[in-house]
Amino acid sequence: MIQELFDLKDKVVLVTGGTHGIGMAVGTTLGKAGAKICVNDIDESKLEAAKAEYAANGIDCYTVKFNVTDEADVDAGISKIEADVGTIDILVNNAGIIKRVPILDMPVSDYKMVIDVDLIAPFIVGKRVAPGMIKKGAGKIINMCSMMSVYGRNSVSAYASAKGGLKLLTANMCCEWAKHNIQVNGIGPGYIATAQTAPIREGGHPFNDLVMMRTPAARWGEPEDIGNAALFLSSKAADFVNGHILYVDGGILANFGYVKGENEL
Ligand code: NAP
Ligand code: GCO
Repeated sequence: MIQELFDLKDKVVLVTGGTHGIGMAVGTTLGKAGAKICVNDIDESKLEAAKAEYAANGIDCYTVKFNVTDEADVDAGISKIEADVGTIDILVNNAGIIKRVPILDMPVSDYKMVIDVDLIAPFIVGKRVAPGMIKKGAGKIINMCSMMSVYGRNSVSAYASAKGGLKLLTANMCCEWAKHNIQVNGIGPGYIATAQTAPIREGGHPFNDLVMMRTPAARWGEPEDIGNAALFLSSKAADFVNGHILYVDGGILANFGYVKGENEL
C-alpha cells in the first residue's frame, strides 16, 4: 500500500528546537504519520507550552530540555530519551539561531555563538545519536540547512558560514554512515514565515519585497511546507536518497530575479 511508504508508526523521532516554527511543524507532521515525537528545547517554559500545542494536535510528545551546543547536556538528554522512549530512529537537527550584523560590527563571540548552534551542535547531536542507529541497522538524519547553504548576503556571515558547513557535514555524515543504512540529508528552506524571519518580514519591511521578487511562488513559505518535506525524507520512500539537500524554496534557487514592471523583465 502506498500509504505504508509514509507510515512512521513505532519510529522514535527527535526534533531539536521543536517547540515552535519549523521544528514544531516537522514534529507535528511526523507525529501525524504515527511517530513518537521527542521535542527538545533549551527553555523549559517553551517545552511546556509546546506539549500543550502538540496535544491539541493529537500528539502526545515527549519533551527534553538540553542545550544542543553542550556535549554533556546532549549526552544526558539523548540517554534520557533512549531510556524513556527508545533508540532514536529519526533525528532532525533543527535548532538554530541567526544574528544579522555586518562583519565589521560583529563581535567574534557572536560569530562563534552562531557557528556553535548552527554547525557544531548538529555534529554533537548527530555523533551522539548515530551509534544507536548503527546498532539498529537503520536511521534517518535530517539537517536543517538554508538558502544560505548556497548564497551569502549582507549581515548574515556567521549564519551562512554555519549553514554552508552544515551542507558539507551532511555529505560527510552520508559518506560515513550510509553503509549502516542511515540516510543523512538536509532540507534547505526558502524564506519561511516564523519568529526567526519576523524582523525582516513584518511591519512593511523592504526585505519582504526582495523575497517576493526572488521567490517565483510569490509567497513566504509556511512551516508546514518544511514538515511535508521532512515526512518524505523520514519515510521509506527516501531510502535511497542520501547526502541530498532538498531545497523547499518556492523556486528561489531557480530564479535570478526580475524587474517589476509591465513585462516584469
Ligand atoms: P526559530 O523560530 O528561531 O526556532 C529555532 C528553535 O531552535 C527554537 O525552538 C529555539 O529555542 C531553538 N534553539 C536555539 N538555540 C538552541 C540551543 N542552544 N539548544 C536547543 N534549542 C535551541 O527558527 P525557525 O525559523 O523555526 O528555524 C528553524 C531552523 O530552520 C533553524 O535551523 C533555521 O536556521 C532554519 N531555517 C529557517 C528558515 C526560515 O526562513 N525561517 C529558512 C531556512 C532555514 P528557543 O526559542 O527556546 O531559543
Ligand atoms: C535572512 C533569513 C534567512 C532565512 C533562511 C533562508 O536573514 O536571510 O533569516 O537566512 O532564515 O535561512 O533560507
